[in-house]
Amino acid sequence: MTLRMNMSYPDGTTGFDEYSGFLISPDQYNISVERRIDSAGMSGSYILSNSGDFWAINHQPFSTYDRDVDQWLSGNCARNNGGGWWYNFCAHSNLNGQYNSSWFHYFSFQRYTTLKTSTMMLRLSN
Ligand SMILES: [Ca+2]
Repeated sequence: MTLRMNMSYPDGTTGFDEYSGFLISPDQYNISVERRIDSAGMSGSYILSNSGDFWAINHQPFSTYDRDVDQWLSGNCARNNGGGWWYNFCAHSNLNGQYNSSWFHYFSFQRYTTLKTSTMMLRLSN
């Protein structure tokens, strides 16, 4: 499947990030994407973990405030960052972050600028 994430800021700026090979594993709900296939307004990809970045989320399980399966041993990223998400040692992105808070951000877009909207969409691949 293809995963597309659309985002906007309060000033009306919009962007999107799109990945092929999206799937969620049935056990720990790990996110996987293969590669970025399109984007607009993005600078770098902090979803993919081939950079070796601690905060990249590819292949990580989905954590919630009451189900801590992130890589941060001494804390709970979902509780700390205000929303369930695929966390590594936390993340550069959180499209489930609390509205009107700095935790609602997508680092590849405009770093930690607080988003206004986000939409995640899936499409079956041909
Ligand atoms: Ca943890």
